[in-house]
Amino acid sequence: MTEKTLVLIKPDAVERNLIGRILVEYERNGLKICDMKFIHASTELAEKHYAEHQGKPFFNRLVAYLTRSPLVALVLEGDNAISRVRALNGTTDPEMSPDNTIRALYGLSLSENTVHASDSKESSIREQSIWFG
Ligand code: 3AN
Repeated sequence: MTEKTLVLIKPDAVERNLIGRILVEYERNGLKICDMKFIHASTELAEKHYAEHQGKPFFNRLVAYLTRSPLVALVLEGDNAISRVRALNGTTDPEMSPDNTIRALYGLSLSENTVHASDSKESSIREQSIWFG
């Protein structure tokens, strides 16, 4: 089933010149980039994106991190794109992430874990609308 998923290449990755290396991982796995932009997210945008974490102890840190410098937002399309991109990204904690996943290769910490991808069809639709209108 062809799906679309929303991905962020987050500030820690852009700061370390990792955009190209991360895009290569998606493209060589057959995922198609169908929309993409470079954006310095506002606090309002970041709070919308992380709305489900509002009230958690790490919420403010998360918003500060996502807004501290530019990021790349993209929409990827492909067969079962949502679960495939989550698998390529790896687990939330880079230290626990399977070998060769993007977070194992490049993630710095639980907070600065380099990439985001939608976790369901509903969040994919919601997040595409947040980032691409
Ligand atoms: P994922 O991005 O793997 O789907 P979520 O949705 O559970 O993970 O969490 C969203 C973001 O919140 C994560 N990318 C991570 O940066 C941050 N996060 C999650 N849990 C923690 C935590 N316990 N401490 C600090 N940051 C966290």
